[in-house]
Amino acid sequence: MPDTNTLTCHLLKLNCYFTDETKQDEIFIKFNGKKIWPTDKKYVGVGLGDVDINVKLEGITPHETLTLEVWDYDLWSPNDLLGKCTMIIDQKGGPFSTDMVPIKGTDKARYTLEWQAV
Ligand SMILES: [Ca+2]
Repeated sequence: MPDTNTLTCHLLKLNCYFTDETKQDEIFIKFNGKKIWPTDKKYVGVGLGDVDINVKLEGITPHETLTLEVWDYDLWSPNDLLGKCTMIIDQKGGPFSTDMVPIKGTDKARYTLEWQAV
């Protein structure tokens, strides 16, 4: 019998090691083209350190590759895609840390996503 159970990817925290802008970025996260965090506002101001995310992505098929996009909100210009976090979820476990792979041209920012599979 193949294992047809799906997994949940619980996004725990976003760690910032270097901001793209001075002092802080206005961060939001997209998954499959949809904004998944924050859910109650346009962005969260993120400086050095970590912020709680606490978002659960349910119905993940084991071995599926998830790609999350980290965006910086800009009021007067188009929002910047800072980079992508790609993780493959094959079984329950964690927490794990996935470094954001910066997008060429905006490669100043350094972010890491903490998550676990449940
Ligand atoms: Ca900004």
